[in-house]
Amino acid sequence: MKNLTIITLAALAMSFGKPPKYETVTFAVEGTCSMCKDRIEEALDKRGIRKAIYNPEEKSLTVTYNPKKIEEIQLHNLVAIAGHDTELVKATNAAYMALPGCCRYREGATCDD
Ligand SMILES: [Cu+2]
Repeated sequence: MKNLTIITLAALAMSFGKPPKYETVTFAVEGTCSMCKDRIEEALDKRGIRKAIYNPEEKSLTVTYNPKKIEEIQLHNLVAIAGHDTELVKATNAAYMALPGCCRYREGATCDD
């Protein structure tokens, strides 16, 4: 773990001054509708995140972020805290149950847009 940190820091140090400083990742996120889209995108309205676009049809989230300011796993955590499972981090039951009924993707719910 310590070695990993050193490697990460070295990688960051080497990337200083080299544009582009933002990275874009796409990963799977569970969700059903435009309300989910708003909720997920709002959850990622944080320092270090430039842009977040969720596609409910494809259940994919694309995030442009600054890896010097926020780690990729944090993107998953923020989405999970908002109640949505990602391919790496599952939302807690409490976070999931806080969603409106029509957004409860685990029960196959769908919202009318
Ligand atoms: Cu929804």
